[in-house]
Amino acid sequence: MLKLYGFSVSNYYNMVKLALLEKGLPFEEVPFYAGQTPEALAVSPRGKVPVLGVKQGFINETSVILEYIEQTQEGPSLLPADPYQRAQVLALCREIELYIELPARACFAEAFFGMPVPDAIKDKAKAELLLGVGSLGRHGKFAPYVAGESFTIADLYFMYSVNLACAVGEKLFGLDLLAQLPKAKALLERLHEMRNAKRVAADREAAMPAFMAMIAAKK
Ligand SMILES: N[C@@H](CCC(=O)N[C@@H](CS)C(=O)NCC(=O)O)C(=O)O
Repeated sequence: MLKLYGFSVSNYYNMVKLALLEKGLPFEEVPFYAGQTPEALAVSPRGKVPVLGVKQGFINETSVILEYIEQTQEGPSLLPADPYQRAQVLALCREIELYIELPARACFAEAFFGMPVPDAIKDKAKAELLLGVGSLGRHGKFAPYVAGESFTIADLYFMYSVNLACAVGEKLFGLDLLAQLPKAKALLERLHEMRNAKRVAADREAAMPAFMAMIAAKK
């Protein structure tokens, strides 16, 4: 059986978890906080989660895990078969990660954990976030899903990266990042109403106190 290593508070972990749930695949969740210990690095070369445990070993990096699942497992397809359409979905995922997730992530410490982030980093993140959201508005279809008619892995990135970026925008910059993208805003709400997304959210809530305690202990 597939093993999903990571923790329920991780947005990347939740992208893979929702993909597995949507495909109706059996999997085992293995609590794993990664980090830089030799044991963790033996599972995840950069000490990140999620990691997928398969018969032959470990697969890291969310985008790669999602493609692997798509290529090897049954269930509803989350990537178009047509190479051009597939490229559009993969490009949207990459754009969301590079231009929205990563600038927002540079501010997570202050937005979510009360640890100040230097102004220079916040200024850069804000400018990049605005460019990233502009790119999403040009490339996303939101008709009704991010890449068009069907739910794809671009929706997974959208659900679990753009929601956190919006929280960063609001908390640190007083900005509504999706203000100019009403269809995107409505889609984000709809996606989080999905039955399996609610299960992922409930697991996240349940795991949050222990996660926050761990962060507090590290401070
Ligand atoms: N590029 C990685 C990023 C994963 C990532 O940043 N995971 C976070 C949790 S959401 C993590 O492992 N953080 C722990 C750390 O950086 O020590 C992927 O796509 O899987």
